[in-house]
Amino acid sequence: LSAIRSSLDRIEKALGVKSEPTPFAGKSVDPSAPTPHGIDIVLGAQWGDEGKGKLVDILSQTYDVCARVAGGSNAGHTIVANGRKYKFHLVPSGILNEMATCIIGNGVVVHLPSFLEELKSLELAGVQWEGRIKVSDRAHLVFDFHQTVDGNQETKLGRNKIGTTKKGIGPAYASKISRNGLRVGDLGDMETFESRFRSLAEYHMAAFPGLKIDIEKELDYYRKIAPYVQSMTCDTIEFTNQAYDSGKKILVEGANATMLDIDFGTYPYVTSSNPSIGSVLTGLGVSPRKLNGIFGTVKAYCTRVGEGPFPTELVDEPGSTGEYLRSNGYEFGTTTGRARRCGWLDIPQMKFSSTINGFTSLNLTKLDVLTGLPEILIGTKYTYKGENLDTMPANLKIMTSPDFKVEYETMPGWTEDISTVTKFADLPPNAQKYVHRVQDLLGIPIRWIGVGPNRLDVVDRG
Ligand code: 2SA
Ligand code: GDP
Ligand code: MG
Repeated sequence: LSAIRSSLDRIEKALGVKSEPTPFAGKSVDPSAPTPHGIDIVLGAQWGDEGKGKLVDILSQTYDVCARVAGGSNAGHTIVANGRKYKFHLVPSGILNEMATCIIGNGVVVHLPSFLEELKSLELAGVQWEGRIKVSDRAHLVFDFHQTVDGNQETKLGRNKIGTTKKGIGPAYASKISRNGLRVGDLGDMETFESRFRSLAEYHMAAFPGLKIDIEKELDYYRKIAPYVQSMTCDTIEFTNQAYDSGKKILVEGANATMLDIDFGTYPYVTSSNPSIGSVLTGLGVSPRKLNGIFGTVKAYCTRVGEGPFPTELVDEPGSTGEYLRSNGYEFGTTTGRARRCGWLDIPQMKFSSTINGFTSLNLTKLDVLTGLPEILIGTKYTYKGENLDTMPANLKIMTSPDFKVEYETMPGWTEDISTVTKFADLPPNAQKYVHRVQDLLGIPIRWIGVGPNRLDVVDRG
């Protein structure tokens, strides 16, 4: 090699040129080359239930892979298509595209009894899913006792409760972070599974006096389902990256939303995962270089289910605007059936959310729900003690203080039915004005506009 190098040096000297070392010589992929295609992501920009599932369903018709990367069966995604309503909790909404493979990524926490129930109900609905679902061997398990602990903790908190879905999400992520959790892949080695399950169950019974776990019954159940679950389990990191490298189109379905993020949300009134952009990397195992479109989903107003601050919340007495939004938008939890709190669109909150996620375009949903309101308000500014606030305060005491105020802009409403509109130009002028104003305030293009719950009820400006 040194002989070749020295003759090369001589030739270069004679020619008066100097070649630069090739940094990626010998590698089949040049990492500095532009990515030929990228992973697209649908994220919740507010407090959840913005209609992420519907957009994922629409988009996934043209994707090869659809992945969930965070959360668990707390999520609820409703799709109205083929004349029926589907509700997804753990299964990615892309399952309705018969060509797509669906991934439950390593960042998801999986309650297997709920997952298997969901698969059964899909079967009853005539959805052919076999061979199209891959569960990460690294995804952590949610056990029934995690759900019991979740419920007990809420009861203990009383007036200060978080308002969780009681699906065991917080306790399961706590086990993961405490490094004593069990993962889906552990079902491949039942001996180790059993001993680790016993330790985990005993740990919980000691930590939560009064909690009873029938260890033998649980182990029987897991022994029984292990081979079946194993048949769907794989290294989804390898699968996803290989799919990407072979040119497959990948779509990520965000669950929950940025303001429920354990780091960025209104802590402690949040979920226990990172439903914002970071979870795509940590919950799927892909490089940020592979990401492309980041589609923020935002309701044309705002809702929140569970406790915690909600700056633009409307009172929801009978006859109020809050009540109007709830009944018109059918704002009830997809998982728990709880009534959602309703309020106006909140621009400072949305700016915070887009700073974190870097939305490339927006999906503005449920514009039809605003039809009939004489006036529509948009929260444009936060002030505290008369001073402008530049961002969402981390301190909840500020946000709930009487000195914290939201300033609003008022837009004129419209009365025309927009549920059959498919072109932007056919929306009533005041509806167009509203969309333009939101777009201007946020500085992000609004690509999709939802005008009804059905798969077809969308204006695509792309
Ligand atoms: P958890 O159960 O520990 O994740 O609850 C913590 C907080 O996160 C909120 N959260 C949600 N917010 C909106 N939608 C969710 N999914 C369901 C839906 C909710 C339902 O699609 O409607 O059916 O009630 C969801 N999941 C969790 C939760 O309300 C707490 O504030
Ligand atoms: P996700 O968690 O973000 O997927 O949202 P959910 O499914 O929990 O809640 C959104 C609800 O709004 C569902 O019942 C959808 O069917 C419905 N929906 C979605 N987009 C629209 C829309 O543009 N108009 C109306 N009226 N309903 C919509
Ligand atoms: Mg939902």
